[in-house]
Amino acid sequence: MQNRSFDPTLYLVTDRKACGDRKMLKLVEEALSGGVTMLQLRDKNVSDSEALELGRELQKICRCYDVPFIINDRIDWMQTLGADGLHIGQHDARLTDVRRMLGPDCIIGVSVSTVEEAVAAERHGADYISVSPVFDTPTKTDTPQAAGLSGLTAIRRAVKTPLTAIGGIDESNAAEVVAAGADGIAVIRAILGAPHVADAARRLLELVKKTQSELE
Ligand code: TZP
Ligand code: MG
Repeated sequence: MQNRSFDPTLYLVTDRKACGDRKMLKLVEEALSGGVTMLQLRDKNVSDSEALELGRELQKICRCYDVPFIINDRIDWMQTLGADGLHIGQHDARLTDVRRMLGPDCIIGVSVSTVEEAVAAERHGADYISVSPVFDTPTKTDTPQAAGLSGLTAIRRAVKTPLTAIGGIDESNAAEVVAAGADGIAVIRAILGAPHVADAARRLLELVKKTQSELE
């Protein structure tokens, strides 16, 4: 674990399927070279050893780019790897228990889809809150109803914690998502599915930053 500072502007979440035939490590390296500011290992239906092997390589890349490395859901993987943080959903371990186990230096993110969940996550000390999903997405279909831009804005008004937004975000809607109150965007397909990953990351980062500066 390094330290708890992080920049939520452009958060890449891994997904083996979204990489198609291409090598994930190469795509992630390109994405980080294009400006991704945080990385989350989200790996379902694989063995612990496969996930940990991938995690070790991803962590090395993150260290090279000084980007926080976050693990989805699996406290055991996070601890084995010595990753920088953990991301949990509403049906995973409880935030208060996780914080007690992992300590104050661990970056902890929580997915929410309602104002009530966001307020609870803030009260229990989440470092960032992910509004999930903002839009429906084929990448993850077992989700609560999409919050939409209006749901995102309602959450923005209710909490001060840094907000990321995930679900169906790409270059066509990233500016609206930031204007609706997100401090950053979290994506899978918009980067890992792009023909040129580094360029896609670069354009998304520029778009988010430009929108943020126009809102100031
Ligand atoms: N959690 C909520 S939506 C989602 C996750 C992991 C998938 C986002 O994928 P995409 O391809 O950016 O829509
Ligand atoms: Mg989960």
